[in-house]
Amino acid sequence: MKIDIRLATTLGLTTLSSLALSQSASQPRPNIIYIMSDDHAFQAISAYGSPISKHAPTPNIDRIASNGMIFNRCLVTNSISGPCRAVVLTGKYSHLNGFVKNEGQAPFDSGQQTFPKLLQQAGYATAMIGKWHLGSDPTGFDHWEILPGQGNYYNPDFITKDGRHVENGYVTEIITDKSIEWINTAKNSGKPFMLMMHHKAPHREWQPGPNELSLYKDVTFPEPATLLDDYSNRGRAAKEQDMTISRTMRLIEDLKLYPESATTKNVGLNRMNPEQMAAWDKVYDPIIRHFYESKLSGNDLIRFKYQRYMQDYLACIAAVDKSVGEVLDYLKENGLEKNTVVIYASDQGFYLGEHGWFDKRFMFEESYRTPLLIQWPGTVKAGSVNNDIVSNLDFAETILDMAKVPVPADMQGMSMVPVLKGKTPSDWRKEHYYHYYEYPAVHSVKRHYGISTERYKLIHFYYDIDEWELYDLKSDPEEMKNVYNDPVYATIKDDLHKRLEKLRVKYKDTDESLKSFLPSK
Ligand SMILES: [Ca+2]
Repeated sequence: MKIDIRLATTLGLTTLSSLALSQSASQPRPNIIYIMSDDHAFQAISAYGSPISKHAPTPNIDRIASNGMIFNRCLVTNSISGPCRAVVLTGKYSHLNGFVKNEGQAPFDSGQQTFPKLLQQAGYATAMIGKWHLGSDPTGFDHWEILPGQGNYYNPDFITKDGRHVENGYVTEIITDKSIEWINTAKNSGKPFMLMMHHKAPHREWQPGPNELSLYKDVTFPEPATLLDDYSNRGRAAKEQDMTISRTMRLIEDLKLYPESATTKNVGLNRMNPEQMAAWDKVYDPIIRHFYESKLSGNDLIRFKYQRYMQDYLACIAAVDKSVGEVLDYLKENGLEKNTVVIYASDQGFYLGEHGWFDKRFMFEESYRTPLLIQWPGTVKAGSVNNDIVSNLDFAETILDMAKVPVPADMQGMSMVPVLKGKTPSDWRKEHYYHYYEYPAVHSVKRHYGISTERYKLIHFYYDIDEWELYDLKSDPEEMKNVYNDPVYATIKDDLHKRLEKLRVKYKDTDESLKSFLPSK
């Protein structure tokens, strides 16, 4: 709204300031598109510059970094799908939002306060499309269309208010089309909009789409230095997990290496139609033949499995990257780019062979960190890089603040809006609290909580174990050596113990709370 100076002079100063106020209040609130993939490691985004991503670039996700800000240390509070999603929605730690793990868990209490509900109440058009994974139906959305549980890659089922139906095609492309279709309607609603667009990809079992089937089949990816980790210098937790490429990753279901003689060729791929199956076989049959002829064993087999894993995982990501490009193009072509915030994140990080692992759960960097890139033209300086400790705990507050909606006092994160403006407050967090609960369970990662600072990490593994681990990320960025009992670190250890206890009090995650989530033995 432009103020007519002559009119303003006539009306007088008081009215002028109220006009200025109403002008500021009537600045359009930004549209917000929150794109979240599932298990997308930062190592697999080329804007983060890892060796793997040089062979499998993500030019469209990288566009968000060039247009806005890339975060080098966005940490999750509990590295597993459903709990991360619940933290994002509520801005509260798992023990307070009640959704602490994926398995053996009551559905998410959808009656509680979430940021989409608050946005909806504040006049935003809201939608949730894609992977939800919280057991209960979404609330706070004008429109929602979700995958059941983990969802399927090919011809997936979707659940809406009206029930369950099949959609033909590849899940990443379907979610993209549905999202753009919704934005196309929402942009004419007279309201600002907020979309949560949640990809299933690149979750296990990593089935590439029809357009990416052969993309990386002949590419050899660089191996992480710790692929053949023997877990020496660490405690039982690293030794007793069940998420190794060597032992846990399955040849048939995970790597799709069906023996030619197998009558179970369709196991895991049984949603494909004959045409999709034929296209798949054309690419995978020669790989399968070659594998069984090679008779690999030992470290050669681990190395082969790692390559197959990367080829499929990164091909799934290529479709996600294309999807991000389509959304960005759509915004540009429809004049929405300037007033739309685009956030790209994963639900958590993931191991791409580091420590010989796949999967997540541990408070070690690869799964503790999640990629985060945000563009907000006019507010976030293009090409900026942030090294502050931010968290998925902050997402709800940040999005509310972007939308100028008051942040409820019981949310536990911090609005990143000042950080996005390049003005990190002096009292921004210097340490981050983590708590993982899903044990005993698949992958056997023991329960643990801990504190991380910029340089150090103190972790307590508990339940059927009582072990402390301390890592110095500066001297040991790959977290290969627990220095908890090294006298050199005695003072640092004491300091971290004190700070950890303070954080547990601050976030209301005391021993009492911890015990309430223990399984009955
Ligand atoms: Ca996940």
